[in-house]
Amino acid sequence: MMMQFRVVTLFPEMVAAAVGHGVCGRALERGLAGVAAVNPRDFAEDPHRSVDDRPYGGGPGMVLKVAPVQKAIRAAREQLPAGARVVFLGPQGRRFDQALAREMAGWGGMVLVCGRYEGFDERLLEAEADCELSLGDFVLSGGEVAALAVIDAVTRLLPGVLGDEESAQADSFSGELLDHPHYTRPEVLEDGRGVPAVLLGGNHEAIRRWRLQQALGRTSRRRPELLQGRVLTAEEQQLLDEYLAGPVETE
Ligand code: 9D3
Repeated sequence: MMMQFRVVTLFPEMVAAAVGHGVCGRALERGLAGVAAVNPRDFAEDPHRSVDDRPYGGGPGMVLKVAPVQKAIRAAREQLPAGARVVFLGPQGRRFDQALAREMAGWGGMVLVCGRYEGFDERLLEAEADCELSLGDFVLSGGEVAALAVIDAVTRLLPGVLGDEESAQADSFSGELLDHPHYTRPEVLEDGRGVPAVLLGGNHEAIRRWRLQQALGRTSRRRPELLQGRVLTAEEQQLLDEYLAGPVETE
């Protein structure tokens, strides 16, 4: 199914510059997804084309005005199939994750609304938002980078976007464990550091076990919450115990 994204933003050049590359660029070229920006400034009707104003109650910064953003959202929505969703990007939103990306891949279309300055007039969210999303607990300057992250994460899940090998890999991992370490040539670097011997030996069963052990061990050490509620097989538990009995990595 074709996925249509519309990005409501005061910085349309940011969207154009980012989506032309890599997996997203290929999906657009092949007609599997469409992306276009809609600028609220084009819908501002006053002589200064203003899109923001001072906050009621006082305080620093500016707030995005309802009228120009609302008109931009409605114009964007008219370009999309019925049932498309309106997603605001903002620090108060629900945390975006892979499960939501998978759900969104079935939506057919979405309008991604990017904030700037202190944020949106609350009445805009009340009237137009189906949901509000955040990337996590850090401060961005606006929603554009977050909208691009959503577009990237969703586009790579669309049927036909990734090659068969990449899709199979994505399916088998699907966000459950952190990845194992990777190595490529040269076998020994200038500073003398080599590659784990098991990866050079050609014993595919030993390599599978080492990679699984690394994935389990790194997940347990770095992101223990990802293992909560996951039942380990006897083999996995033994590999993890062995890893945890070993030396503690730094960082
Ligand atoms: C420094 C201003 N902050 C005062 C408490 C509030 C604030 C307003 C607007 C903080 C960030 C922003 C702009 N951020 C986004 O639009 C945004 C965002 C983010 O900052 N972090 C994680 N995810 C997202 S999605 C959109």
